[in-house]
Amino acid sequence: MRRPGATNADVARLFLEAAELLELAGENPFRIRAYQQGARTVEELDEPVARVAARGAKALDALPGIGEDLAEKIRQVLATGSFPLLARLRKQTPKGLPELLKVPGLGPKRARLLYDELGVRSVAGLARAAKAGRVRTLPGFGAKTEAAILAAIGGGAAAGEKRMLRARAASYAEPLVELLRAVPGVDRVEVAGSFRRGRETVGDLDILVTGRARAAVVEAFTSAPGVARVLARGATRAAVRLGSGLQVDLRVLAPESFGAGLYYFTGSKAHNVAVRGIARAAGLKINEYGVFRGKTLVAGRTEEEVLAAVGLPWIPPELREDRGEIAAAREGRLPDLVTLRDLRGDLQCHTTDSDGRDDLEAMARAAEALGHQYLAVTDHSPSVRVTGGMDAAGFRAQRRRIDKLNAKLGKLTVLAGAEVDILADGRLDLDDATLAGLDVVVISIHSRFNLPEAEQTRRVVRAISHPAVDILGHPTGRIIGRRAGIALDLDAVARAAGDHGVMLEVNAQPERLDLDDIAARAAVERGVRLVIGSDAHAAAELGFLRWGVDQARRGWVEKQDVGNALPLARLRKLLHGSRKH
Ligand code: DGT
Ligand code: CA
Ligand code: CA
Ligand code: ZN
Repeated sequence: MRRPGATNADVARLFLEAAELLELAGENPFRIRAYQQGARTVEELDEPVARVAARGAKALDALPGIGEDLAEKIRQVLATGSFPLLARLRKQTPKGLPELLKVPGLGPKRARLLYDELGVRSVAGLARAAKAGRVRTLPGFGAKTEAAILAAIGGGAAAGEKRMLRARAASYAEPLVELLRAVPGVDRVEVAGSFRRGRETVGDLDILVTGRARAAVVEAFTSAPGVARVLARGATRAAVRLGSGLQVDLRVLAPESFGAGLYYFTGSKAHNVAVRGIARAAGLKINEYGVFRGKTLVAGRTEEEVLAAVGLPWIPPELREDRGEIAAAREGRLPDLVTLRDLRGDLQCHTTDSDGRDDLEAMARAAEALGHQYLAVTDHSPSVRVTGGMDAAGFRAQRRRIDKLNAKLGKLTVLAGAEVDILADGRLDLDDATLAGLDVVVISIHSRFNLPEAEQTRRVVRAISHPAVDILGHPTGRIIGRRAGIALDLDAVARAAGDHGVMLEVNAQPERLDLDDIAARAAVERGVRLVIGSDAHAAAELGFLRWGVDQARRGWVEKQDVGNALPLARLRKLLHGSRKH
């Protein structure tokens, strides 16, 4: 029987599961990567994959990163809801092992080690092993890792609950918002909560609506495409679980308290508590319905009005974490946060010359369409072999192609760059002459993630001190929910970066967002310049910059702190070619 309704998200989820199980089985990295890329391609499609399949035998194969093999798997999912390989993998994977992957920071390799060496069969078992101090006895696990595992389990992972990447949640939030805005009689629809604050992951979505048509709103929401279960339903509120597992809460508010509701449900809780204290001291009460003096409503229609009533200017949601924003607001020194529109170009991306999916010209055209003034192409150096890194001759040949392309392009300038691997001892993976010939040199770590902090820091600082280096890419190497960052003294790294005129990246890939908000803020406070790089591996990913901008905003980052907010002529003065040492 044909099962209708396998969505793009379903296909992506099954492919990701297959990739995880293949990784647990110690399979070939190329094969694993193929499923990860396939998942991403399907998730990023702007039409249902079922519709592509319906166009005929070859239509699926024509998608980027989808070969004959994955095309067949997609057809099987559309027809049966799964595919035989996945069923086989699930069967052959030892019970309890996939559960360990739910622990943030535990990747397949480490999960396997815990399973094989310590006999850990469940999250509860892992907690016992960690508490008994057995985890630290494994190679690559220190006391610090053990503590991190315990903290992660305590943080809700034991319940099997995983937070969703904000970028992924956006792909569910945005269509829902559109659908609700289209309901006749609806005035405003906003996503509040951690999503609005720009957190890298969200526990659930909180959608607020105002307008006349309450019943119609609740009805449209609970019957929206993608809703798997209605968890609660009332006259002015509802909650659903989507097929992707994401929970969405809806509240319909009266217009006179929309601002108060938006403010309250945006949070964070810690911020709200602090502001409530300020209100109380002024003899006011603040809640989701408004600001009250006694029983009299004194403000509620807009956030500005609500904050003004307690003597504060409007505070950008990204800052509302009770990290000093209230004092800054009161003293009139809130930062003027960087925006996506401030960015003039992008300083990290990959092409088919290494592990990108689109070629040089396609990447350039896409960057041009975004209105960028420049795009640095930064393919991998040779030692990152899994990704098909390029050698020195390859970079020279690419430079000639870039020069030719620049002669044809209109407003955009392509900068010849590289993402050069930092070797185990802190040397770089390309020779000095090749590095000197590049416009932009990004350096980053792709191996030996487990060195002790002192050694890792020495390695990174040594790499930063090479005179050809411009940018330290994804400085901690963390992958959200999968791999903790390397042990690194970020203070020492920021100091070295400042000394050598090296910029630190806020990598905008949704699962990296590295530096994170707190580290970005610390770096900027030290006077270090940041860049926000998409690290795009396909033309569509150039748009990832927005996630990097949101992370930077959470780190109090202003336009003047960001290298790629500069026009090209001024940026060039910061790059190694014209920098003095
Ligand atoms: P999440 O969903 O875990 O990513 O984080 P949030 O911040 O979206 O939290 P959520 O969905 O539980 O609640 C949304 C907002 O509602 C939260 O940021 C602040 C507000 N809120 C929820 N419960 C309370 C509470 O008990 N007290 C106060 N003051 N605010 C609350
Ligand atoms: Ca939430
Ligand atoms: Ca919620
Ligand atoms: Zn990289």
